[in-house]
Amino acid sequence: MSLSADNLTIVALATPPGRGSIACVRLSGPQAFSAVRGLLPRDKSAESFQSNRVVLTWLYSRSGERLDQVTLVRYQKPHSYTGEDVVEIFCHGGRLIPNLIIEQLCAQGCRLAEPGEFTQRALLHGKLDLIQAEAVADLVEAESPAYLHRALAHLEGAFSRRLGALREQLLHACALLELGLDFSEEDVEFADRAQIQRELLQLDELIAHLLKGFARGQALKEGWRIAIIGKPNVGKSSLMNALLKYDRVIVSAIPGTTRDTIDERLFINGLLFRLIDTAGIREHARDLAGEIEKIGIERSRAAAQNADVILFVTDDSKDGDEADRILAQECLDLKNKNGRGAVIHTRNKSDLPAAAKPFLFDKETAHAIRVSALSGAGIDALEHAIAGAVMPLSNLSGAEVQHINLRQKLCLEQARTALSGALSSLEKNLSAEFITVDLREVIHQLGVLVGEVTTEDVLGEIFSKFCIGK
Ligand SMILES: Nc1nc2c(ncn2[C@@H]2O[C@H](COP(=O)(O)OP(=O)(O)OP(=O)(O)O)[C@@H](O)[C@H]2O)c(=O)[nH]1
Ligand SMILES: [Mg+2]
Repeated sequence: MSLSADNLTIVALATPPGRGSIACVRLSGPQAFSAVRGLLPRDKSAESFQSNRVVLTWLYSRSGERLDQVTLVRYQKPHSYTGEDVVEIFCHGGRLIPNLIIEQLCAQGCRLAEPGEFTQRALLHGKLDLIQAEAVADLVEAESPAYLHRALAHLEGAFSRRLGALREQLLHACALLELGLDFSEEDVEFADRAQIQRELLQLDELIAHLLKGFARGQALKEGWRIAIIGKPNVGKSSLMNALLKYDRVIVSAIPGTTRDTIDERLFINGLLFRLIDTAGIREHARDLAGEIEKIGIERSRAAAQNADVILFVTDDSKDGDEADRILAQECLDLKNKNGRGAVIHTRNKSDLPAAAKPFLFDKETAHAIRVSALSGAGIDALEHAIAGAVMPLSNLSGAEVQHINLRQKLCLEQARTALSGALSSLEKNLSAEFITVDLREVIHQLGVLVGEVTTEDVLGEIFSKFCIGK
């Protein structure tokens, strides 16, 4: 693995720039202590600047001017975040003081850190693996408690340990198969092929399970998508506002008010959702208010297609008609086609006298909730139903599912392809070398996943998304 070429001490502001009560300037590298010592008062003895102690002190520029009164913490290698000597300086915030301190440290031979360079050094010194390093970035980005929970689990290392155990198992199987090759003339087999096949099948199942964590990881990060679908004027936008608890979108008695899809973040029971209001879907060209509405309707359909939950809205004060039926069927077909998600029939306008024949699904087909977007009646029950609908998606049964990112997904997919190659060679009872070639590829991909094998490009891509000072 090749990381930044130099071994200089790096320095950066670890807190957001700008006004704030405290800022943290962080240094890591062989000169971290000596560079800071250069700013300490002359009478400050070396002993007062001990590891893992908080020290209150003034800092001075090289020309002897006061910079700030700060607290310092010194971490001696390897007992630090990066595995190098580290100092964290807590100074007063604002634009000027942290910059002056950083400038003085650079004058002592430090250089400014690149984004994510502290974590990159931690990776280099084996303090973290790549999955944990990615979890660090996820922690900073987390917006929902559920997402944070997963990122913390990755940071703790549970996922890495699991992958490590898998690799061990594979290496063992490979070693036995390869040992057999060395003695192939004597026709001895060290590996129990039936046993290896069982193990590989288990592994395949596990990788399939891990891959399921991708959709969920995305959902945790960006929110489960809820599309509000229905004919014009049934109260979709009113429902959006009722769920958001403020007037986000325009509501009017004119059918075709909403032309474009509009999405907004929403939290229910600590889960993040993206609530998407859509243009009412109607088919008859003579009703359409032209090209814009047509595009709007296409977008409504796209939103329904990508949704984890569809709120299919009808107006309960009006008799159901053919358009309701066609649209309802469309929503159900989408759910079946995707093989996931849920349709919740939201019977709106419950405050008005109910129609004689409102649109109803067959019993069991879709969960139905009566609500009034106007009065707020039934909105709690609707929220409950929405959270319930994603529960099976977010708590996949069986072993705990880890959320995984795109890079991790691609590694796992490649590992799975190689694994199925190995399995098919086993089934055909081919010679061991055909099997080990694929097994080595699986092992390689698991190594890439945790960062044991990696390239500069991959690291650059990952760390460029980090903040400076992280
Ligand atoms: N009485 C009553 N009226 C409602 C309710 N929900 C919506 N409305 C009214 O129904 C009309 C249409 O509401 P919207 O929320 O704009 O309906 P929409 O489905 O978004 O309509 P489009 O954007 O045109 O597709 C407005 O006059 C609302 O005030 C409700 O629960 N009760
Ligand atoms: Mg609307």
